[in-house]
Amino acid sequence: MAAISRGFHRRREQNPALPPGQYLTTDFPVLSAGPTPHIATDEWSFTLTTETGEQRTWTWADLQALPSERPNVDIHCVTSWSKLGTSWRGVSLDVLLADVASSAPYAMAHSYGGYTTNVPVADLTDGKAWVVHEFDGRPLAPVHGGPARLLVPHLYFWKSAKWVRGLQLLDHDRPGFWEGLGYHMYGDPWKEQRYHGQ
Ligand SMILES: Nc1nc2c(c(=O)[nH]1)N[C@H]1C(S)=C(S)[C@@H](COP(=O)(O)O)O[C@H]1N2
Ligand SMILES: [Mo]
Repeated sequence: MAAISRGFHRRREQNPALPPGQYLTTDFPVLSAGPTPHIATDEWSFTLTTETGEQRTWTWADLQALPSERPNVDIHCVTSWSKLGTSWRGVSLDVLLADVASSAPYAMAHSYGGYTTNVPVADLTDGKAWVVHEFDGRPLAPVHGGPARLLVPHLYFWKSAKWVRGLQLLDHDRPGFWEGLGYHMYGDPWKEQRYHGQ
């Protein structure tokens, strides 16, 4: 009996889609550092600010008019849950970043409500990140970041800023909300970069 349990345990831990120290969940936990802001789509906008201060803003209608993609990705929260095969719809950051002249290597995502998180620009381009507004074929629920959130699934999920309202391009890396409280500046789940210094 004990041998069988251990066998099951070992097989589960060996799921190649599961980064080290993570367990699988099929529900969708909500993790928010504060209250859920309720932003109507006609009030929502997304502003890209370059390192020289140039700005480009998209309204909700502008975002909807752009070509969208349907990423199907695994997500990994630093609190140890992973959810495999989540399906989203949104606009690739490649599309949004194509509109601005910038050579900045870093970005800070800003959210309605004040949350921030830093991500290198190289981790937002080449099909690695989206501004998503649908989950599982439905408008993204406010608790999960609706009307729109950042989705950067190859990094721990705290990098996927909910209620995103803009991206600030930066010459130098700066800590966002959780990074300033001791979380890792980069946050690669495959290297277990949970906390500063790991
Ligand atoms: N604006 C904002 N974005 C956020 C957070 C937050 O508190 N505020 N929490 C982060 C963390 S720690 C995680 S794990 C995910 C949780 O997303 P979910 O609530 O949709 O599961 O959102 C990330 N994005
Ligand atoms: Mo998280």
